[in-house]
Amino acid sequence: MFSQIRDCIESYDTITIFRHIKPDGDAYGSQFGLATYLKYRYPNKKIYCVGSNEGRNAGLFPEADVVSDELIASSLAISVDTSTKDRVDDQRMFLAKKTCKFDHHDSSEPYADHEVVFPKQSSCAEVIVKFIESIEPVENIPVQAATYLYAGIISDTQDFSITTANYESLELAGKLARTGFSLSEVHYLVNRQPAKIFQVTSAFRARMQFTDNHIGYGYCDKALMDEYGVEYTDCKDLVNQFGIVGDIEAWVLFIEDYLEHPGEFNASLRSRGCIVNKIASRYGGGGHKQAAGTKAMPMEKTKELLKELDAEVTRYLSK
Ligand SMILES: [Mn+2]
Repeated sequence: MFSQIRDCIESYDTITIFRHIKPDGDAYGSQFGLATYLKYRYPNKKIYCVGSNEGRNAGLFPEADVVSDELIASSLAISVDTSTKDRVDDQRMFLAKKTCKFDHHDSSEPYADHEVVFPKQSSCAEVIVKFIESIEPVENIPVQAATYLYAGIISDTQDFSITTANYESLELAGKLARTGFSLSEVHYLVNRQPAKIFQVTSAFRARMQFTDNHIGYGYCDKALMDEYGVEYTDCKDLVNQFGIVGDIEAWVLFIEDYLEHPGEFNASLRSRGCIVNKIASRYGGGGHKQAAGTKAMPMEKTKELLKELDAEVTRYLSK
């Protein structure tokens, strides 16, 4: 399963590693974790990390390398955490004669010559750790490589707190932690927020509504974002603020899509058990059973969606 990618890596002197657009901690952590490991294992190879967009947690990781088209064309190109071809940050990946992919998304579509996709893994960083394990004990790798990979795991699992996290996330993370980095330091670096994000979060929490029927919802409109000087991407994870509220079964963040559809809202739906992606699909969206989204709904539609969610939660709880 890993042997084809390993053979490719051994046969190329130059390797370029790509992440997805709007990178998150797992995209960065997988990319720099793999790169740092390969530099250690193959000190004579040239390893480059490619990517233009700066996303969340950018400050935790080094700057991307600047590489020429010719260099990419002569390299083995590997993507990490990137489910579809169009999401690869820097389409020059496909100048390379040989391409490989590590991923963990259910929705992963084939686009590389050799792929390892483990949809049960909660982060791509875990897939990389398993790849390393196929070569040598993870405890032996450089602490910097382990730190990046650990950051990837805790980013995608929200500190092992969401349903995708399982015993294997912890086991693999445990092996990484044996290299000796400070757990508290990495958790701080991954989760720290600028003060303005902390403040807009507090303001959003004050706006959150809870129904008698175990639903939480809240609107994050342009006015709120402007008040705190933050942008859409700073606020899209506000949906997670509901995750620790007791006595709700489902919750929705409505966030104004001011860049493309001013005055309309994108919705992020989450649940503890009831199925929300069917509702999302009725509004032109989709996603996973317990985590789904829709695009650009006028205010009246958001109310309709809440009514449908109410009915779904009632049905679910009466089972
Ligand atoms: Mn991921």
